[in-house]
Amino acid sequence: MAKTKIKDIILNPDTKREYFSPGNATCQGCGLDLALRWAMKALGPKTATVSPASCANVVTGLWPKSAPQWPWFNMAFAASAAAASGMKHGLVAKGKGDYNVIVWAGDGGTADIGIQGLSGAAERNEDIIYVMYDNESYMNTGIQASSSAPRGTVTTTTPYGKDQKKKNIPMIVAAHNVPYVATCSVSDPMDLYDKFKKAKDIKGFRFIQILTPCPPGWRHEAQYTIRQSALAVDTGIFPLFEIENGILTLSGKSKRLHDPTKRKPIQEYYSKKNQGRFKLINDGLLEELEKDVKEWWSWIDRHLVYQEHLEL
Ligand SMILES: Cc1ncc(C[n+]2csc(CCOP(=O)(O)OP(=O)(O)O)c2C)c(N)n1
Ligand code: SF4
Repeated sequence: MAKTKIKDIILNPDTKREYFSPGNATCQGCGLDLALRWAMKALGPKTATVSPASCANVVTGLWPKSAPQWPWFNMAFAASAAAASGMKHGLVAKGKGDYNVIVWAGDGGTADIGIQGLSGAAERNEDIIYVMYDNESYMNTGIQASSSAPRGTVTTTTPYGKDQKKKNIPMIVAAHNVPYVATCSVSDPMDLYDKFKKAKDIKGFRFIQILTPCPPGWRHEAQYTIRQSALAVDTGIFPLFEIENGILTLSGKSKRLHDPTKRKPIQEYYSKKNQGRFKLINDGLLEELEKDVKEWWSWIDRHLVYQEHLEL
């Protein structure tokens, strides 16, 4: 369970305050909107954001109605991790090293075009927080599949369903042995808040992936955004965890989902009734998707077993 309670947020003027203005240009039920709102409550005003081409880039930058109440730099698609690294060094040189510098990038900007910059910054252990908000496709340009889209997803570039499995970015970043890697879901905002709060106080490269449903891209009604992200967690499809200096701990509801019998069936999530983007999912694909979930959890298991071994 998250340590922070909603009443702690409401009773504290610093966190009650909204940094990301409501009434911005995101669609109804946009997950990235919620994620940014809660992340900023944890990070506070001494934050500067670098954001590559994406929905975030557009919804925050429509002058004169831009929503962020803190510095926000729109960046070329591939360059955000490099730009944020330079920005942090510049702030340190100016005596403003206490600013959090964050990258706020979509899955296309992270898993595909930005991955070299991400890997370079992680290797150098740059003192930045890299956030991948994951709506599992290129939404801003009209729903094209990214490498983070799950198998079977129907998009404009995969009209018969995507063949490949979802690329596992937290696993890739963790292989760089950075101080902090975490996953969050907008269905558990207090867990998200606590993870950003923790990340803020860690030095070095921090990476946070947030599952952020997108109603037009996922083809569900706007009021089901939270239900979608909760279901992704409850089925074990999107495990919540933290890796701090190599030590993995499961968080939120995922703690009890280590036992597969406690998980909801993945069919509840991958169904055309639930999300129109899964309209072509069939039994064969479900088997493959089940294997993908198993693979994810066996990676988590190997981490946990390795830790036990270290503790002996
Ligand atoms: C080099 C380059 N190629 C393509 C584009 C067009 N473009 C702008 S936003 C975008 C989609 C970004 O997708 P993602 O990173 O997943 O974020 P989302 O739109 O889903 O929020 C694309 C392809 C661009 N701006 N720059
Ligand atoms: S298209 Fe999707 S990600 Fe983009 S603003 Fe709309 S809901 Fe959000």
